[in-house]
Amino acid sequence: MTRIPVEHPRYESLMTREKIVEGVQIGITSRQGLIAQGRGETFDYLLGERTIATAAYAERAAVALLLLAQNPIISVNGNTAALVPDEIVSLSDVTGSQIEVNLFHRSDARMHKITNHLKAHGAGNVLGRKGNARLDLDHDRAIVDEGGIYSADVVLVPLEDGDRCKTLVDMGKNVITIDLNPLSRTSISANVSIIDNITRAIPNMVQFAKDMKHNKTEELESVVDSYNNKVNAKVLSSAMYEMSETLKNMSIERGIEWI
Ligand code: PTJ
Repeated sequence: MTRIPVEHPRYESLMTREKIVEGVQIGITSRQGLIAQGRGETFDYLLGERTIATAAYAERAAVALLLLAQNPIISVNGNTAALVPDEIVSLSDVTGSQIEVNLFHRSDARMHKITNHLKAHGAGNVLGRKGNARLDLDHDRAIVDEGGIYSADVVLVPLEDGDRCKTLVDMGKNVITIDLNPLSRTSISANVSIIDNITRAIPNMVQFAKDMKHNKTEELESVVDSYNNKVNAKVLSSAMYEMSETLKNMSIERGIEWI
């Protein structure tokens, strides 16, 4: 891993890049994952590389959903495994969610390596390799475990592909996504859309889960009830508003007239 000085102004962003590159080197992240990360970085730059208030609100509602679920599942791909393996294991432990590996660029070798990587970071049982059920999709993300994503009532799908998100929603599941692009099909079709970098979103969710795990069922239900489709639409538009404000402020700071 390239050594990045802590005082570098883009330290966090560069360290995240290093983790994705390392993920590719050890065979857990796809090469396409590098491009996906670059796209995410652009949106994060526009967002000011911070968790905006409405993203934190969505993260809290997402945690309430996971805590209330009968069979909650956290879906993990190659980027998620490289960026936040410890935090995914913590979130799974605190919310009682199972972890399932589900890949767009699926191969037995990557399924195996990601499973072992998560176990090395403390995960117990990791689902996904059975692949004994299918979603109604024509790519490999359709391959799921019957006792996992297929029968889940709540699914967290970070850095998702829009088709699968919509299919899971159409199956009647509550779908939570983490995607920095507020206009992606994923963000638009999910029940709870978290517009935040996964490197901030998952640690925030672990903290919310620790704070809320002893809350009464009615308290959690009221958090979920107050977060509905209308609120989710506002979460998307507020992320776009914050991005346009960042652009405006940066333009003005750099002496470019904002017209
Ligand atoms: O490991 P695999 O084979 O399942 O493949 C995973 C990737 C991510 C390569 C695959 O799902 C893919 O191609 O995804 P997309 O269609 O590029 O979508 C990824 C979305 O995640 C984009 O909207 C990015 O803006 C967003 N994104 C990228 N990095 C981050 C992110 N969102 C949050 N945090 C990030 N760090």
